[in-house]
Amino acid sequence: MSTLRGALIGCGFFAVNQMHAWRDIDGASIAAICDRDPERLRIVGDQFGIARRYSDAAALFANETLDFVDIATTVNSHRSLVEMAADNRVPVICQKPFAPTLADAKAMVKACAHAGVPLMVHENFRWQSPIQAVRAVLDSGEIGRPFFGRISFRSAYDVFSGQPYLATGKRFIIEDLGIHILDIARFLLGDVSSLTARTKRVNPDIAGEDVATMLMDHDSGATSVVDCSYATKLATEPFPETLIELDGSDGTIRLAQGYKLTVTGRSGTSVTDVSPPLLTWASRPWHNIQESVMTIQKHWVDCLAAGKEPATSGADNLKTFALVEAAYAGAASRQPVRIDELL
Ligand code: NAD
Ligand code: 89V
Repeated sequence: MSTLRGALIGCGFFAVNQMHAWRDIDGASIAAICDRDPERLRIVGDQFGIARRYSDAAALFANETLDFVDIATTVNSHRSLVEMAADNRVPVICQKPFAPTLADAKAMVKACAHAGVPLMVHENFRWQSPIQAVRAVLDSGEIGRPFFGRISFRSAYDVFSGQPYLATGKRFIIEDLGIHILDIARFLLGDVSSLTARTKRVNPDIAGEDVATMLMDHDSGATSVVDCSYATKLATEPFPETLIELDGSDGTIRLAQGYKLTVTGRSGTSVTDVSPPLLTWASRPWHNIQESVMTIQKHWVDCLAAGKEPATSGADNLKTFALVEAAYAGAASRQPVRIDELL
C-alpha cells in the first residue's frame, strides 16, 4: 500500500496524540502542519520533525498535494475548514464536537457529499478497546437481546487545566464529553427515537453544565440511561473510564471501574481484565483515549484504501450530534425530544 500524504490543522493540546499515532501508523504520514499560533506550530513541528509549516489553512491547501487532512482545531473553526477541504477535494477527518450546531453539521456533510470527499468525525471513544470488548460480547449473543443499558462517566478530574476553553463555553459536559457517551450508547444499542434530559451546574467557576442525565428510547426497543458528571468526587478517580451496564434477555454485561468486564450469560459467568494497552508514547490515565486515537486513525487509513465509509462518518455522526441538540433542548423545556424531528 502506498503511503497517504496527510496534513494536520490545529497543533494544540490534543493534536499531539494524533501526531504520535500518525507516526506509528503504516500507510499514512503527516507531511505538513498548520496552526495560526506560531508557538504551537513550532512546538509540534520540532517535536515531530515536520518542516512544512503554515499559519493559514488556505495557504496549506494551495501549496500542498494531499491525500487527506486531519482537523484538530476547536469547534468554531470546524465548518469553514471542512468546507475548505471539500472545495479542494481533499478527504477530511474532523475532531468532535463536529460543529457548534446541528445545522452546521448537516451543511458540512452536504458539502463533502457534493464534492465526493470522504468525511470522518474523530469520534474515538467507541474505539476504546474496553468498549469494543463490550460490543464483541453483545455480538456473540451471550446475553441475548439487550433491553436496558446504563452508560456512565462520573469524575472530578480537572479537565480545565489542559483544556481551559472547557470552563468558558455556555455548553460544557454534553457538548464535550456527553457526545462521546451518547455515541457509545448508539454504538451498543442502536439509534435513538426519543430523549429526555436534565442538567446541572455544580462547579460555580465554570459557565456551562457539568452534570447531565439522559434517558433514551432506542429503535431496538431498549431503554438506556446516559449519565455524565465532572462534579463527582470518588475514592478512586476513574477518569477517563466509561462504565457500562447492559441487561439482556439471557444475561448481563458489567464494565466496572478498573476495566473489569463481568459477563453472565448462556455459558455462565466470566470476569476479564480488558485494560487498554499503554502505548509507548501514552501516559496514564489518558492511555485509554490515546489508544483509541491510534485505532480510529488506522480505521481511516483502511477505509480510504478500501473506498469504504468510516464507521464514524459525518453522516453517522449527525445521529449522535442530534442527541446532543436534543439533550440541550430537552433540559431547557423539561420535555422529551423526538430525534427524527431533528434529522
Ligand atoms: P487547543 O485549543 O489546545 O488546540 C487547538 C489549536 O487549533 C490551537 O493551537 C489553535 O491555535 C488552532 N487553531 C484554531 N483555529 C485554527 C484555524 N482556523 N487555523 C489554524 N489553526 C487553528 O484545543 P484542544 O484541546 O487540542 O482541542 C481540539 C479539538 O480536539 C476540540 O474540538 C476538542 O473537543 C477535541 N478533543 C478531542 C478529544 C478526544 O478524545 N477525541 C480529547 C480532547 C480534545
Ligand atoms: O475527550 C474529550 O473530548 C476531552 C475530555 C475527555 C477531557 O472530555 O475533552
